[in-house]
Amino acid sequence: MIWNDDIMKERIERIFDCVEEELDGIILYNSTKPHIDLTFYYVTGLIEGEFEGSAVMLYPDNTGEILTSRLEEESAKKAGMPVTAIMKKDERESWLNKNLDDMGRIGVNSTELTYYAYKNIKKATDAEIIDISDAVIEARNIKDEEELKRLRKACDIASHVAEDIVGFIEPGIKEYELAAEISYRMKKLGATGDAFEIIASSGPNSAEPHYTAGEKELEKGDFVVLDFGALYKRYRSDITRTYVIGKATGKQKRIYNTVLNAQKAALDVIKSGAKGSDVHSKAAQLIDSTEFRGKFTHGLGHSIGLSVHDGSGLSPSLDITLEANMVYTVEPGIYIPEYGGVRIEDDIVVTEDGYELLTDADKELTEIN
Ligand SMILES: [Mn+2]
Repeated sequence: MIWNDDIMKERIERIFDCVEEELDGIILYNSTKPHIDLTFYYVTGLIEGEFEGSAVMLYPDNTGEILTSRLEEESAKKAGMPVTAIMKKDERESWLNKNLDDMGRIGVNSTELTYYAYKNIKKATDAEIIDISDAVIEARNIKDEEELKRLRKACDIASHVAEDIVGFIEPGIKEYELAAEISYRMKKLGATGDAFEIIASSGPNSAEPHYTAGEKELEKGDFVVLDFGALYKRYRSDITRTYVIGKATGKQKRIYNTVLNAQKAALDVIKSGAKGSDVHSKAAQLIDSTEFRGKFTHGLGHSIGLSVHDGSGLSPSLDITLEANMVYTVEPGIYIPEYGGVRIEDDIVVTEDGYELLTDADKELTEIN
């Protein structure tokens, strides 16, 4: 067993608690990668395994049972739940029939369920199908101690690399070399992978928030934006640091310091009870009070956990009241097309009277000569 039953039962209970309807059960049903519901890992606690075509049934008494292939039977057993391991497609049908047939109301996580899996569920039962995707986001938004432990480690790895990579950056290296080096260094520190595709953008490319990494060589005068995170035991960190190659110009310093101040203004108002949209506004207002008005073009942050965008966010369009043990990124930016951009991003845990900073890499303006 990977960890004690209590944590797992609490997670299952939290999902049921967040659903308004009385359910007879919940089924989380994976298809092939990338259509895997990470909630499967949330309720089983499993770390290793792909679990394509696998499913987990959850019951209102906070127990569960897993359907998987023979290939991953041993991995699945580590969850400490009953496991049915199958070889053939018709065995999956009979498992679904056996478990779903006499149910009146079944919850599914619609945002992660493929239409194919949905059809298989419908074939097995006449039960009413209830979409519980909002409840899943709500339940997963508050992290327990085991999740925080993994997130802290993922953040430590990323922070370490964000400081350490400065020694590697120099004019002439290509963006993709920088991305590869970051990935390698995180894995050397125990990361099981990249949390998401690494962004290593330089010069004008840094004005595109979701640029990845291209063939451009770093040049004197460039902003270099590095946005990356570590995957650790299925949990993800997300950090961004921006550096200047050579001496920063006056304009570069003004952009950088405005973003840094915007982040500070937002962090200052984070605590349990604060509105996520207000936290966003603090940063946005600060930027909009400068010559860079209108250049902050995205939400301030997103929740992270099993997924890099875990479903919630600090944004004007989401009605979120912060609670202790929610984990968010705080990442204001200024983007000037054809010139460049700056983003500074940290991960925090909300506490009763403030926040705990998870990514503690230095963020004073660093000029690389
Ligand atoms: Mn982010």
